[in-house]
Amino acid sequence: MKIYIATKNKNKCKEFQRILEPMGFTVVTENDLGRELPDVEETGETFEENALLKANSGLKETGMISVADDSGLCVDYLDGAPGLYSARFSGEGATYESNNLKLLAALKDVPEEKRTAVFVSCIACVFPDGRSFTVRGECHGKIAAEITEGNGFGYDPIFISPIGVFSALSPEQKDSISHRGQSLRKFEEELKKYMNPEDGSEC
Ligand code: ITT
Repeated sequence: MKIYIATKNKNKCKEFQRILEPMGFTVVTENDLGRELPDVEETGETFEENALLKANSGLKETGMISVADDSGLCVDYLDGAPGLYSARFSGEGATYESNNLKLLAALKDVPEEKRTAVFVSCIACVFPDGRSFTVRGECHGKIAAEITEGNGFGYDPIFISPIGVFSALSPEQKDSISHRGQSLRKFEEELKKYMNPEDGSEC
């Protein structure tokens, strides 16, 4: 079964592919369409609302079952910031590096026990017949005092998960514990309810 992954983020695409392809899905990305889809304005007030906005835009553009993730890092000491604004935390033209440096600066001299944070991933799936569902995954951890170069993207170099800094983990290790690994596994379970067990088609 074909699924359109409605994201502009190539790293998220890879994480979706790593989990969805072994499940038997044919993952379609913007790259496969050979045309650029419009940017979606993330005007929702929750991760779920933004994920639905992105998935619905994907469905409108492609006509395929579409799935999208809205995610972010919520830091307790900063009352949940950057949260919904994680991608653009350091303003216009934000890069992963400028976001990480801004967050490290905001937590300068904050002791380890007060550096708690949670990564959130909400996945929305929408169907051409109007049905939809959302699932959420969370990974609790702490913000490091410095950057650890390595794998991954975004805030991975400064997020200490229960099994180590995300950027120091292999992709498989990250999937085993990350917010998106968890939301994707919930997504798999939920999606099965919408599929015909005999031939894997939509039902
Ligand atoms: P799309 O909206 O096109 O999917 P995006 O990168 O703009 O791509 P979001 O709006 O959901 O996605 O922003 C999420 C931001 O949160 C992302 O840019 C990263 O900075 C951060 N983030 C999300 N998941 C992450 C992860 O697994 N590791 C590190 N940072 C992550």
